[in-house]
Amino acid sequence: MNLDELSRQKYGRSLAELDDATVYQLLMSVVSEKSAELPLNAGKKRLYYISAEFLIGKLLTNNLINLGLYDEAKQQLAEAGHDLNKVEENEVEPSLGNGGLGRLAACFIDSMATLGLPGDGVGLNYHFGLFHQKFVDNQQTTMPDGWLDREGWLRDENTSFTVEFGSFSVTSKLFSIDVLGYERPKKNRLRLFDLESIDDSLVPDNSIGFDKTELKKNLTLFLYPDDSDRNGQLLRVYQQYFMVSNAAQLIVKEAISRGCNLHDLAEYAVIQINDTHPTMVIPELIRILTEDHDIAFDEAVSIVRSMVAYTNHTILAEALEKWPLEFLEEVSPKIAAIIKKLDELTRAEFDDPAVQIIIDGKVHMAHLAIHYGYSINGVAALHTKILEESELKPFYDIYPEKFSNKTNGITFRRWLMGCNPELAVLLDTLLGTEWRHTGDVSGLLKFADDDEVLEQLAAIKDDAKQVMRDFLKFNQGAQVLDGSIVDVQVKRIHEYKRQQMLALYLIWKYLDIKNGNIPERPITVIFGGKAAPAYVIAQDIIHLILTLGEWIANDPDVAPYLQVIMIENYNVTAAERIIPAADISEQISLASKEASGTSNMKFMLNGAVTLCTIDGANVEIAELVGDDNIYTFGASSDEVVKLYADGSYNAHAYYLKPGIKLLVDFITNPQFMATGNAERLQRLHDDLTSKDWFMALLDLEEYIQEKELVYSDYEDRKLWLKKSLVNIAMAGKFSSDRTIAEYNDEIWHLQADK
Ligand code: Z2T
Repeated sequence: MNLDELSRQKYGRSLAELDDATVYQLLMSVVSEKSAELPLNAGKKRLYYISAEFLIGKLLTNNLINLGLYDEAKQQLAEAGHDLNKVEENEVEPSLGNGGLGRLAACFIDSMATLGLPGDGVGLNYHFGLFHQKFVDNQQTTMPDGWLDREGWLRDENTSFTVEFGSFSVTSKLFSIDVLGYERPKKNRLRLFDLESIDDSLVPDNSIGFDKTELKKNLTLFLYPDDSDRNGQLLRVYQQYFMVSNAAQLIVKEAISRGCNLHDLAEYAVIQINDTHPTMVIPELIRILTEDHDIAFDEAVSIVRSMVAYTNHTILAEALEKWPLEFLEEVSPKIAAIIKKLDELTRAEFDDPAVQIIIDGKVHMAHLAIHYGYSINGVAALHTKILEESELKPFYDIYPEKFSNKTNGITFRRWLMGCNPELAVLLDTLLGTEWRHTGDVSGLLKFADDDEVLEQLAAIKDDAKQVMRDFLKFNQGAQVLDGSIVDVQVKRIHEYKRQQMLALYLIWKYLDIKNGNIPERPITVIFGGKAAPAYVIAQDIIHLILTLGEWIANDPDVAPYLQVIMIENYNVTAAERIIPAADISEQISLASKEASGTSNMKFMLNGAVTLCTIDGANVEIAELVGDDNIYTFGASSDEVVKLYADGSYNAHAYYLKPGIKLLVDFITNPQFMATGNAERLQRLHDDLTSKDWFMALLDLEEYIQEKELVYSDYEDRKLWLKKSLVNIAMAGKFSSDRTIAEYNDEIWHLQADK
């Protein structure tokens, strides 16, 4: 590849003369042409990973890495005076996911392609995706994210299906994006269904409101549109059925084209459903087999039962989908009828009311997936244990053989080679390049006492901090304090993740500095994350963080030592710039509530030290690195489960502790409140003092102590660098290649292509 030559051919100018936007166009066409030539991974049996979300991030760097062109491209760009990071600013990030679940799907399709497994992602092409977050008056506002305007990776597959709803039908249109494996000669695809009759003009320029009843025109406009009213919820069920009907038709069509007679469909296709959002694929496949292909109902049920596997991603009750039967009857009477039949079958077999599919007129999607699929898995060891022993115990008692754990993982291409190339090169120098294929970086451990290596790690962290500074400056004009320790909590805003607890720590630290206790070095605390538009308390938490950040910045006694930055519109691109720069990874969910977490793995791999509760995959991180290399605090999962069970957590009693009251009441201190929105701050204060459903006050004192210990340990440079090194070295387990190999060995049983 000679980019200068290509530039002259295509634009009649040298590479050095191109602006970054044109360099981006050039690189993109090179990558697209190469990837278009690659054949698909083939095999009798294919996997379909159906997911409402694929948070794939920008693709240029990733695809250059996977095609083995990254080093060349970077060098040629540098010689012509271009910086790949700057060039990449011209790429728009597809807005097709909320958070962990969607990003996991993206890591998984990357790993499937890397392992040569024949399998595709299947989802929807939301025109405005998830909203774009903007801060106005220290509050979140939401704008449509018109990412499709400039997206260039989508290919029209010239394929359509008809999807029949209760009172009308629509035509779909299939797009795809190539999914390349790491240095692999074959590829897979992400297949995104769209609506032929979609109408972008329903969405105004400056708001995410739209007519929710115009189903023929709006079905693929947004990801998870606000579901706080009836129309919104109904729309979501329509979206789900649209997604799975297309997926099922595609699966059947492709199996037939490979020689399947449909009685043997399970030998040709296996479906992984990413949480319950695609569960209706079960009745939809049964419908297609019985209605269109004359297969008897019982046989259709047993075929489908042997090909659908379900992953659970949460135990939060409010996130477990239960749809009123009447919704399903409106969306698709045929599907509702099949679900009723399936419900009758399970009713005849099991007496326990807790395991029925339809309970009080609502369809429990997880129950449907467990009875009529062959596999259910949790996403971290602790999470799976909680599913088996409590949340889904009645199901585990019936089907112990269906349950398994598949601890989540992350792709090292994006989360190490792409976002932290200097660290990747250091690993090459110390370990050779094998780790790039195996994910095994444990060889680094033998350098734990090598001063030279530790100093190299320190220099890499400093460089990453500079990249982060440039990003924050560019993104929102924020100026990071010089030489500060970087302490990060980035994830969706949710009470169970307890951003409010870190905010209370910041109040403590602010007051401590006001009292004359000056920190050894400046501290930069970085938040990032979106809040669901209908989730009021989450918006209040954002407001507290932003107001606090401004308050501290305006106090000359404190501003030189403590700083709070909230990243606007946190997304994959921001994560790639922030995570490599972090010293401290905040994973402070209420124990039992975070199913796994995946940013915890990304931080660890990039040398941050974790400050955490014993929750989700933090448990496995702690086991790997040992007590000396992680900071843990807080009530255990068992203790929390008990507190909920006997209802004995008393937020008000914790609030009344003098040390805590001072911090919580700061939120409604009249001077502070006058700088923000009194209603929001008052509501948050009242919630914490009377409800505190996710028990931030329970763990607050221990959290403050542990954080102080972390900051003081940071000052022992050698000790800290060693912790950082051990974290990197032990992160190999969290390669999504390992996770996907487990899915394949234990659930999918696909043959890898050559
Ligand atoms: C989500 O991102 C997650 C769970 C959900 O449950 C929904 C969404 Cl959008 C329905 C997250 C979990 O919260 C997180 O712990 C986990 O690491 C991630 O899924 C991937 O499994």
